[in-house]
Amino acid sequence: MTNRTILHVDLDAFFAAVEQRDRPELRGRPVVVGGAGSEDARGVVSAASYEARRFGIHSAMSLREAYRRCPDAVFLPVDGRRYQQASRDVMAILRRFTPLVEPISIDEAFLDVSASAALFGDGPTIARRIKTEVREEVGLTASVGVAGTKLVAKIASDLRKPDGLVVVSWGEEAAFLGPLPIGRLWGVGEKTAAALAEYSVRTIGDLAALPPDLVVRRFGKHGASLVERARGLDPDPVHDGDPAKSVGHEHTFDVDTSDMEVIERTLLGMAEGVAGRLRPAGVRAGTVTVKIRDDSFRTITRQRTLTEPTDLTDPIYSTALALARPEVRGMRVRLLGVTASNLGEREQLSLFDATEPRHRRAVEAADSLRRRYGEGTVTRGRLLGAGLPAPFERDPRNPLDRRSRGVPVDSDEPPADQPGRDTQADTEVDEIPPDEA
Ligand code: TTP
Ligand code: MG
Ligand code: MG
Repeated sequence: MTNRTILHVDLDAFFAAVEQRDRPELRGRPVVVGGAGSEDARGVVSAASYEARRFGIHSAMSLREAYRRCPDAVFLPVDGRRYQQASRDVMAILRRFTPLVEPISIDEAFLDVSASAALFGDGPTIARRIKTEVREEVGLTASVGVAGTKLVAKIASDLRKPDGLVVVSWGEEAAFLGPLPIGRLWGVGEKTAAALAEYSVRTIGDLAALPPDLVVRRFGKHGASLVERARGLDPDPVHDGDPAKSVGHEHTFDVDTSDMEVIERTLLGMAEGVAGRLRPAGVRAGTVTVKIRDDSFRTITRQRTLTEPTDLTDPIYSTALALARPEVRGMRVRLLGVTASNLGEREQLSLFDATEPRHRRAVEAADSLRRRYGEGTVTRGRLLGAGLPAPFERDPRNPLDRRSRGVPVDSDEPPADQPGRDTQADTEVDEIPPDEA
């Protein structure tokens, strides 16, 4: 394989930085963005400015705890619209340097700039230009990692935050990773780290030095890829944005769970997130898939075709639940995912519109509130205080989420239950998600 040059760009304290940009009096002060602001006792921290982090405040901490740690901090509600706009502005800058841009969340993306050198310079040069243009044009600072693989670039961008630039030369990957704590390796969550500690693995280098056989014996097939990653190898290319074929959300539990109430609530939250992305895009999904991973990393997916395509939470949720329920019995669930696929344009006019217009109007009204005031403004009673992570992010990589608003409003009847066909045989995958670092 030829050497590639990959950048990972991640904005610093993103939501908080947008607030500080727009209100200069907040610069240099501890700023905490989360929930509905200071009155929201049950919310969690979405973002903390670096000034606030000195008090030990970080994302996913309860707002109550953040307040306890720094009562003088400025607490602000999430204003999703402005963050979405800033995200789009930054992604547009990244696309100046290569079409190979893969956004992986609202504030970060991979770029493959291997073919951009003649036009724009080498990796570090492009990284510096990106940082300058983001600062001057969007008013935010970004940290950038430059390396030959996505894995190493992502770890590098995180290493000197905020406003960092870390370059790892070809061939230096293993030496760069070696001294870092094992938890920084993509795919190593708390559990894997604890299991590796039994083998005295504390750093990525310790893992790289283990005989692969031993790791495979203990961790199964993905043990081999763990060792490869510890050595800096990661064959995954940068994917640019194909037209969306599906929308999905996944959630990894902090602690594996077999609590049916928690499982149902999580599925409901994800169904809501998925439906909330289908509607503004003006499409409906014909197929619902659930993904379930247990505590031994066995992953199964179950899929069902709906009798009628939908963009509403209820049928997505009830289908996901019907698929998941028999599978999770007695299982310690590590990860759940809900995906809607088989997407089609919403028909402009349905003959049966009149059946349940009130429900759709309520849904559309909630959507418009969310658009105006940010995700999480309107939440089902059941999800409140459920300890779920902050509102599901849209994925700017997914072209669905970029589609315009103002789609003609039509109406449909939310089918209470969806008897459907199960269309896909079980798949069993042995893998570690790249989302656990
Ligand atoms: P991150 O890039 O993980 O964090 P950050 O940009 O705030 O800080 P830094 O990268 O400098 O460490 O997440 C980007 C945004 O996503 C963050 O500003 C707010 C949102 N977010 C949440 O809403 N909840 C979360 O738990 C996390 C981690 C992020
Ligand atoms: Mg960030
Ligand atoms: Mg990020």
